[in-house]
Amino acid sequence: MIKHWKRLGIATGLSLTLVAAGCGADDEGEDAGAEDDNGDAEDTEEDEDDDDDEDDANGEAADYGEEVDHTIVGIDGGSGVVQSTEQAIDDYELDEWSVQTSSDPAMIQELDNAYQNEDPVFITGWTPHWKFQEYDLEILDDPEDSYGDAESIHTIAREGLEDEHPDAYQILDNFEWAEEDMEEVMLEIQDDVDEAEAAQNWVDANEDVVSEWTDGVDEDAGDGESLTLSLVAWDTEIASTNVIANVLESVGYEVEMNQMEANPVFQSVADGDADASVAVWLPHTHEDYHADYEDEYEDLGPNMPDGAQLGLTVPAYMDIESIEDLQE
Ligand code: PBE
Repeated sequence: MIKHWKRLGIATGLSLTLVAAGCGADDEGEDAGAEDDNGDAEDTEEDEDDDDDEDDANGEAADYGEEVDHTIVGIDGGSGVVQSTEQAIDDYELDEWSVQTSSDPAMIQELDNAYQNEDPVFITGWTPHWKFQEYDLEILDDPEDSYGDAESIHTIAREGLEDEHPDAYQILDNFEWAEEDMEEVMLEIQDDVDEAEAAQNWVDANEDVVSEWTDGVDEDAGDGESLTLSLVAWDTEIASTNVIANVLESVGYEVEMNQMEANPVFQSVADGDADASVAVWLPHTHEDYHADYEDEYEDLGPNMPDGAQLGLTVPAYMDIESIEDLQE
């Protein structure tokens, strides 16, 4: 159970009707699970599932469509994961389906509501994210590759940063950590620890890693100079930006973290209004934004080389394996 409703306070805008169907997920579960093993679930299920007369022809996964009003609960419309979900709706010809945009906390609120009742729910998921620790979730198979493969999270820096703030540039360039590190910070924040404090705790516990990023940099190199970092308020980026801000501050910089929508993150670094961002998912998620601006900023490469993955995500109690199963 999630106890951090404080952070979910803005989760009010959604008015989804998640219709709890008469048949429980459990009843549905076993039959189709067995069928999935030999790879052709849909057509045989109806024989075994007489209690669900009306939509039998579509199979159980397709029934989920009606139960959730053919709605996928998404985060903000500027996010790559929502754009990929729209792509998936196209690729799999899920004509009746749409993505309801909201925000990361609002989406989690919807997930939680459904989860408490074991109701079906479809969300725009990604790893790393603490939701995979707090809930038992599955990312659905995506044979059409609408969401792309696992990818990296990159750091970008404005033109001129290297000359003007070489030490900051060096730290940003050296910044590299792993999926588990990011998860640790996210979980702590989710556990009601203040963002800056969670970042500090991770830095304190990982001095060996951090000392590689600051290698050769004086402890007062920043000399009170200001830096600005752009981010979208996704939990992943809140964690990474707070950690790198903490490290930059530890060598004397003053760091401002500015939250904005996705496009302005790229634009601000391209325009030089921001010094850097550590929130760029490539090659797939932010492909379009990156293509628009990459000539105007410097891509410093991955700060998290592996483990970033987007996908259509459901609670594990749901009886569905692949996005294809939603085809009617
Ligand atoms: N995310 C987290 C972002 C990238 C970081 C997966 C929500 C997106 O979809 O754009």
